[in-house]
Amino acid sequence: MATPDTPAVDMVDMVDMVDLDRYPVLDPSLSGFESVVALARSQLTGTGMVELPGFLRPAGIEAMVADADALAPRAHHSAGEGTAYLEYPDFSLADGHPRLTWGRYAVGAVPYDLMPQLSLLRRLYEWEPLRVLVEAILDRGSLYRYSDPFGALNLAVMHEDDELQWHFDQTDFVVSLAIQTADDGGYFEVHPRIRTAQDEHYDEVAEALSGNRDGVVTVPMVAGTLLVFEGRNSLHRVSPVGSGSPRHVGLLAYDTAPDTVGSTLLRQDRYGRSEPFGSPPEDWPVG
Ligand SMILES: O=C(O)CCC(=O)C(=O)O
Ligand SMILES: [Fe+2]
Repeated sequence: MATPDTPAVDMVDMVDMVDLDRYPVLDPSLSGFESVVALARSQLTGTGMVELPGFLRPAGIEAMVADADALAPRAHHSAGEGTAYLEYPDFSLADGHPRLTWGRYAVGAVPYDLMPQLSLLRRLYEWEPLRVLVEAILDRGSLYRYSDPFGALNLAVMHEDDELQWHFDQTDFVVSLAIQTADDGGYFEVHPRIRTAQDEHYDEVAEALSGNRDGVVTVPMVAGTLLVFEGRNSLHRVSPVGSGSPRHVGLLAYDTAPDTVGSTLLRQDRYGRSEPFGSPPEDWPVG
């Protein structure tokens, strides 16, 4: 909750929220920017994961927590069973094949079109220095914010018993911002690079799906951490959330091509509708 000491959201500036001493993102020509990018690129090459701890300052975290608390009631909750490959499976495959192995998901998501223009999470996503930083880290040429009116930016809201099954992403990378860890569970767990573009490694994936935790890395999603994650070949999940505070994570989407959008089916599944609302209000009505 916002306290009387918390400035009104429209008064909060990104330059006060982001730790610019540690992450000097305002000027890519500074050597400080270059060293952040160099370290991040070596992490990306190594494990496919870049952690930028303390990306938000404590005051920035506090303001972002209040913003997420205001957004969270708009989350659309969906639950069901999915495979690690997030697609309609080929039922002619043998029993026990990883592509026919199901896992439970139960997650809430606030889509981009429900975020007021003054939402801090929205403003951070639309803040050009952040896009430039992610573009520099990924080093894949121009990077565009995703054009999908739902999926460009999500607040993932996970309460008790929510979880996300082991899966591979269908995009090359995702950028997430840890806003609030759950009191219990809700860990981001990863089998880094368990498959490659050339080799599905079905035996290892089958083992992992049946509970083998060899090689699992648990990413400490401490509030204020920005994570750049290549999820296409790293099997990952969010473990079940226990009782207490919900888990709040911002999911910031980009693409190397402009104007890309998600499918109608995905919209319907994840957000419960396929037609976006028009321009969001500046802020939520008070009272
Ligand atoms: O909530 C997270 O930390 C990541 C979620 C995830 O893996 C996904 O949305 O594909
Ligand atoms: Fe994922």
